[in-house]
Amino acid sequence: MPVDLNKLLQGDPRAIARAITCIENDRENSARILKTIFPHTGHAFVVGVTGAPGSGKSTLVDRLARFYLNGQKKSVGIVAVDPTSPFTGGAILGDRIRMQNVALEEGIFIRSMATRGFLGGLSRATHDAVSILDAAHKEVILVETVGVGQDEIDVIKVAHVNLVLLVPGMGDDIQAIKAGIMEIADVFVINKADREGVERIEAQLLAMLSISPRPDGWVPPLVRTIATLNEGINPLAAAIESYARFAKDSALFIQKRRTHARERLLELLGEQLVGKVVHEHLENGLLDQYVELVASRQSDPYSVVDEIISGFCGETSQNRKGSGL
Ligand SMILES: Nc1nc2c(ncn2[C@@H]2O[C@H](COP(=O)(O)OP(=O)(O)OP(=O)(O)O)[C@@H](O)[C@H]2O)c(=O)[nH]1
Ligand SMILES: [Mg+2]
Repeated sequence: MPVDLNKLLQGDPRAIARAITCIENDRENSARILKTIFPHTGHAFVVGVTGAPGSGKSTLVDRLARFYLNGQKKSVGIVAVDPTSPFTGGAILGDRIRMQNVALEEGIFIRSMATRGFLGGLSRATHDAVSILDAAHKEVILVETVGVGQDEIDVIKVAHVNLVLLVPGMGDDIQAIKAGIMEIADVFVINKADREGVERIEAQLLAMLSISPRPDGWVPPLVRTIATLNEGINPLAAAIESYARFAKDSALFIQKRRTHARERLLELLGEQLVGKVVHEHLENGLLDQYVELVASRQSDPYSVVDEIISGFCGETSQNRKGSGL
């Protein structure tokens, strides 16, 4: 199904849905779409929401979405990176029941993405989905992801501000939270603050923060919320805003975005180069022959890779000569 780029740029939900399906499945067309929309991106404010399964991310995202939509009259996009849902491909609205009430309101677009099955990885697909929502004039984009692994950490690098949700009663489990997740927290949200143990978890967090302060000098605020009751959303929005203001002038933040740009560029380059080598140089069963050499221990993988690369590079330099470079 072709993507109508004009409609996409006007924010048409069906065009957005088709474009996201395309970036999930179709490498060639997605490159074309992303190149075309690039000049229309870079305006959205992206908020990452991460936390353990069941910590209340979707409920909180729903509340924040309403805050921005109704309170600030901003259009909102939501990308829910959902490790539990199967690969669905093309739902127009997110299938998360708790979010469906916001999904139907004017101005909010929700997309649920499975964590498997994307060409070029989850983080690439999520970054590109955010770009599409950005081009479609979503002013605030909320990205929900379970903070369990490196994939998820890579996903939320797309965000300008990252919220990490914790819930009281995690007790000593706070030690077990991935160090990487702690590092990315710009604001800590103590959700389910209606439960026992809020002071305890706050004390543990403060102790952790005092032992390892951030290199940029930002002290992540702790905000209590009860997402189910819509409590604490205004202070949370204020904390998000204050970090965004801080980051705007922070040299380290600019450096961080440069590092992410480098990572994305190298990732894309790696993906495209491997694709090119496999499709252009290892066709007609040649890859299988090399696999057999390694599997049967006739050769080691390092020598095989050397041979593949030297063959490919030889060809490339001949092409270059041919093209006069
Ligand atoms: N008591 C209480 N329950 C809450 C609060 N926020 C969310 N919940 C409940 O916690 C459960 C999980 O909420 P979700 O919003 O689905 O949590 P999640 O982090 O998105 O879950 P996954 O996407 O499955 O990882 C639901 O039953 C919510 O109603 C809160 O502030 N207090
Ligand atoms: Mg959820």
